Amino acid sequence: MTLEILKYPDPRLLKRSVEVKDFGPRLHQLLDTMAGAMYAAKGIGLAAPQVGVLERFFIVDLALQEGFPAKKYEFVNPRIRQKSGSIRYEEGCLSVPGINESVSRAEHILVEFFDRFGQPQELEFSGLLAVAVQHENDHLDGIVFLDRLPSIRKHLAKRRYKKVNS
Ligand code: QAP
Ligand code: CO
Repeated sequence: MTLEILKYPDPRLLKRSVEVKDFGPRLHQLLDTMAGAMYAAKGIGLAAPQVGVLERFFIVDLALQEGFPAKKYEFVNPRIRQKSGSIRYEEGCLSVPGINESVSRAEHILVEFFDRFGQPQELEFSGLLAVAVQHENDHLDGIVFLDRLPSIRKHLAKRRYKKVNS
């Protein structure tokens, strides 16, 4: 199974994804193959809709960021239960290549989710991990980071994206 990473504005990136119902081998294989695709593309997060699977799961691993340990997190049917504080981070996206923009998000979050075996989990994240989880969770709702920018910057960034990718 080889996965292609969809590029904005592919319509599949703009849809709301559905909940995972089956925590079987198909999910496990998708999670493993997505990790391979993410590391190959030098990414730190990848959501299922970015590979054309419109279901609510994603992976995050900050290994490629200087100063962060390699640790792969898998989130299935996540829900961000609490948000606090504010942090700005220069974000990019494997589906929006060549564009980096500073986005404001919550600095601390509490996330409920299921692991790949369907067991419920709850974790708190701060800083870059919190940013990554919010960025990937947005993909499950058809939202890309450009949509989180104030409207003038959003329009400028989208125009520049079309230019650099044409
Ligand atoms: C999402 O982003 C994210 O433009 C993951 O040429 C972003 O992996 C989480 C990438 C910021 C937290 C903070 C982007 C690679 C990778 C590019 C990515 C590119 C090559 C982006
Ligand atoms: Co992204």
